[in-house]
Amino acid sequence: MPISDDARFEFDVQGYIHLRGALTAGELVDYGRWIAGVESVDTSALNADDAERVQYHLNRPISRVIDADPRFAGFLDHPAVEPYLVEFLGADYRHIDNELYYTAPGYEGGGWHRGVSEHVVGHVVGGAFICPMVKAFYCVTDVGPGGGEFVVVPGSHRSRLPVETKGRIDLPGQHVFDDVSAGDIILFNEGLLHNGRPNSTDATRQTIIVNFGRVDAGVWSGYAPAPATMDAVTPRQREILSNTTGVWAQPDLSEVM
Ligand SMILES: O=C(O)CCC(=O)C(=O)O
Repeated sequence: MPISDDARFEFDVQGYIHLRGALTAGELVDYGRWIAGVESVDTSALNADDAERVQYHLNRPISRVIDADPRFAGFLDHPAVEPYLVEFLGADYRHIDNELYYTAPGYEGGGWHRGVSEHVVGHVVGGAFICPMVKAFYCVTDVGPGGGEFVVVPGSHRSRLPVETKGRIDLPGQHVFDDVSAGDIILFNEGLLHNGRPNSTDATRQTIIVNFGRVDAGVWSGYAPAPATMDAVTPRQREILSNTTGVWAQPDLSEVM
């Protein structure tokens, strides 16, 4: 089922879309169980076959969560998300990296960044999206003001002017996701300036993060799936996990400028 013209317009203009109530209460119960099962996994043991790769991992609390528990591969082609990824990346989209990501009480905030460069056309050419990288946040906890919120600058995927980001919590034009309910999904173009804000509450924000690219996208260093994971997942998930390009590199989009 293709996404609506309204959704295409919204993602093009803003660079993100907030899908409210996209996960059912039953799913959240299941995901809570899976999370409890992986959050204390020994990450050294998980990466014992390649100890070098942990240098690329956040492990807050666990990177390569799909390898820790292949049930998390369901977030590669979740029915609430797949039609959007097909639209923004193509039907043959690929996995780049994946995390179970916690923003704990006391977190001081990250640094503003982008996963890919902004682009004057906003990664739309001839009416079609050509986004090199789109991230999905499966939000499994409520997030209110001060709760370590995710924040983006809408439209910055096509910005033409520099802005000082160093040491700044707030940027002009930002959108703070401070009205998130468990079960919401946020999809965003990684060309957006984005960040995580300080957490002054006593609750941990929990997000399952999966990063995606086009068919020629490589995995982020250290995120190639384990052979056992490839055996455990569905054929569609295996396809999404099968990168033919080695490691992620930013594509050259100069010809569409
Ligand atoms: O959700 C957050 O707090 C920040 C995450 C982030 O910056 C990212 O996934 O690139």
